[in-house]
Amino acid sequence: MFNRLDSTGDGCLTREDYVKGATRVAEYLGLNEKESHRILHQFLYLWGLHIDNDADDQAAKVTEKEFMQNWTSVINESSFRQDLYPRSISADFRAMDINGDGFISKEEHAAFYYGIQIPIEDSMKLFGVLDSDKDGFISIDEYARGYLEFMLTEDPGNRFNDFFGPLVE
Ligand SMILES: [Ca+2]
Ligand SMILES: [Ca+2]
Repeated sequence: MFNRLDSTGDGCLTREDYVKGATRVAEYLGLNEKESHRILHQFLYLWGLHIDNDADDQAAKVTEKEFMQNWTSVINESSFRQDLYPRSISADFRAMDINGDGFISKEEHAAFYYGIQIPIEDSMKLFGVLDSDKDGFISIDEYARGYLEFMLTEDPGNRFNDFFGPLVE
């Protein structure tokens, strides 16, 4: 996910990369100004979580090593399940639920992948796995289940390993 978000390819994530991601999502779906603003807000909220700091800090930068260290230490904290895990899940979910109806549609999922520059085919594959009741939408429960399995597994054959696109470039 890190490399996908690093749109400038300088090895660091900045606020600008998240703004670009949100802009791409808005472009993909042809969103109006209000909807685009909402998506931008969700992306910047994610940025704040990822740097564990004030999302409005224009100068903030995080290297891949720091990004991974942040996540690893966060996941190993005892407060993870009670606090950050639900916050992070709902933040990701809201960034993908573009019209805010409480479900991720196929088109919304594809738009998010487009935003962070992951091939749409990968979105389609993962969508089928996450939509476990096969009603054509991902609910927050379905999303949370996939997310938890992705975060906590060390099994390389896990079916959720492509959660944010194939990890191998
Ligand atoms: Ca939706
Ligand atoms: Ca479903």
